[in-house]
Amino acid sequence: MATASKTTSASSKSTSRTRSSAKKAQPAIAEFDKDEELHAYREMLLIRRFEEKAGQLYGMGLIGGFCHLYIGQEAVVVGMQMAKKDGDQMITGYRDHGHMLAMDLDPKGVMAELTGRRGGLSKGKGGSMHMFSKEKHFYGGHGIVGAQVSLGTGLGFANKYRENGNVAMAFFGDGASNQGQVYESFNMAELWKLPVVYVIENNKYGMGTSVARASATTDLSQRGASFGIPGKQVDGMDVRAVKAASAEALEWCREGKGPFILEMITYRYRGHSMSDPAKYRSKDEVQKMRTEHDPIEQVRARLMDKGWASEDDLKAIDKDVRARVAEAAEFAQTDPEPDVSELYTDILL
Ligand SMILES: Cc1ncc(C[n+]2csc(CCOP(=O)(O)OP(=O)(O)O)c2C)c(N)n1
Ligand SMILES: [Mg+2]
Repeated sequence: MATASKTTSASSKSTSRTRSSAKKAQPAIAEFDKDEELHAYREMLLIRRFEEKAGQLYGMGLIGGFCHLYIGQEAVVVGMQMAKKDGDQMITGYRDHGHMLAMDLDPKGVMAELTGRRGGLSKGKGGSMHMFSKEKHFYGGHGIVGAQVSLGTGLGFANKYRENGNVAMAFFGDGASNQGQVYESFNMAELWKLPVVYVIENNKYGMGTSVARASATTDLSQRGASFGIPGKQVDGMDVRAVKAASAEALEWCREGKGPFILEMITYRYRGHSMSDPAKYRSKDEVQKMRTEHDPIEQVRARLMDKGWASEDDLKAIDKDVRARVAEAAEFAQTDPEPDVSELYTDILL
């Protein structure tokens, strides 16, 4: 007990220093080189095109249950993917297709899971919100808001226990950030110095409620302050800013200093789920984000400005990406449904 409180107070001194300097210092954006820009462009475009196709298949009645699209938020997972090391884990909520693609999961397996087919990542039995791949270090896919925060803390505990040098990245939303289990997790993670980056994807809404209407304090990066966890607000629409902040947070965790909070300021263009008429915000608000802050358009403009890619080069990338997505969609419609006997497998009794 005495040791624990000593460690905690020592850490809170050092972390509060880091926290204030992290908040004040707005470092110049770390520029990307040509390869990084092209990589970010391709990866974000894959997520965008995949999600557009998923939306179409949903509209055609081919996807049952819920389907939450990630369009607009692509820079968050791609920037983090560019900073992480092999072995680092990701865990998230139900808005999870982009995270899976960023973790290098086959688009065919993701799309076939959405349509409930045999070749889906959960054998067609999990659907949009429940997919996993231990091999690729992706731990779901969770429909219970906030559940992934405590589970992600457990991943961090396992990393520390096994001394494997890996970091768990637990993603959750602005809405989830008001949940009790989030703070129980923060406390334990800081007390035991667990390697967890908590990534709050603040897309401004939890279903139809804006963050300002639901949260007593809206600087979510400071939600770990009472535990001594450093936090940083990041422009989540700029993949370069995301990568730089992620690298810093991951390094902090890898050095054994405990958890780190990144609040990604982002925006979802589509409704909460496919069944959301989105009457709680104006079309102008969405349009302004799309035209002024779109994460993919930002990279595209830089590539063109710097002469690193021509219109034709970018069209060729888009064609390639569309072909991969079309192949996934074709597979998701032709692969057979699971055998009836699968009803009795993968069940906890
Ligand atoms: C424990 C629990 N409470 C409520 C819900 C219903 N619900 C699903 S999503 C959601 C909003 C969460 O918003 P946020 O955390 O901001 O994530 P976003 O959907 O914006 O990505 C709610 C309340 C749920 N699935 N689980
Ligand atoms: Mg939200």
